[in-house]
Amino acid sequence: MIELYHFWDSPCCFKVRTVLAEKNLEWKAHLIASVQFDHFKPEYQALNPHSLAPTLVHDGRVILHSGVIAEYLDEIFSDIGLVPNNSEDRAIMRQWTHDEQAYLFPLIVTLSFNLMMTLREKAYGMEQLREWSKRHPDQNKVQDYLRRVSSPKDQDSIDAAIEKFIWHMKRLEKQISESGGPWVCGEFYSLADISLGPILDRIEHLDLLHVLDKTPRVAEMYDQIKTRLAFQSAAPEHDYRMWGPKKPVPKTQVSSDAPYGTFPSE
Ligand SMILES: N[C@@H](CCC(=O)N[C@@H](CS)C(=O)NCC(=O)O)C(=O)O
Repeated sequence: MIELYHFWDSPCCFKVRTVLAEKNLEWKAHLIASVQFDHFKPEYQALNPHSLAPTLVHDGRVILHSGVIAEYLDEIFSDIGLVPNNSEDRAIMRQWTHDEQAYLFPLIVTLSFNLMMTLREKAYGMEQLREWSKRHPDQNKVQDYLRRVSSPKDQDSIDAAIEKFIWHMKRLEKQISESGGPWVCGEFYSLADISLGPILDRIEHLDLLHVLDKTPRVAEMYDQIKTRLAFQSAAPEHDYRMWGPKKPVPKTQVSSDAPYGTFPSE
């Protein structure tokens, strides 16, 4: 049995859900409400000591880190292969899955914190956020989180993250051009493309798709990714997407008993 502990609007979880969907695998969902700090509950920490999502449990074996989970699933369920079978392409794929985690994901976190997470204060009010944050074992980090969600957005950080993101997209454009496209490894759709999809999805929901204006091959790749049924089924539904530039916070304060894990609109 495959079990996935996840939250919907998380690029790392989205990546793993895409792999599961590409391989037509059934899985049992354990939803985590990250806004309520449920990933810091002791029962989840017993599975994932980092208190991060996703966590995969396959026949009782616990596998951590989205990239590792993706390769694990690819090896075990190898009928539909998502890792190239030649060394050179495999290395290229891994460079991009690495770069997604090491560079692109942190840039997305900066942008999301500034343009999405800060809306939580407006939605729930600081009192509720403070209440949930008591679950967090590291109160030093909590103070940092509460300070960041209640601070005005930091335009310098946003601009710097966008500039660096565009720089990475130019590298990606070059890679797609060299491979012949449409994917990172040419005609082979791989875990590299699967890792980049949720990152570009977040860029779209941050209303920043203009970052692809100068990289038409990357823009085309993202359009192609969005046509895949696996990507569509792995994507968060509207109610589970965080509030952000494309999803306004409701005008009245959101109740703490809104359906679990959702970010309700009106
Ligand atoms: N390297 C880890 C990173 C996991 C990660 O940072 N997950 C985010 C969601 S995409 C998370 O759990 N964030 C909650 C938090 O930081 O408290 C992976 O790929 O699984």
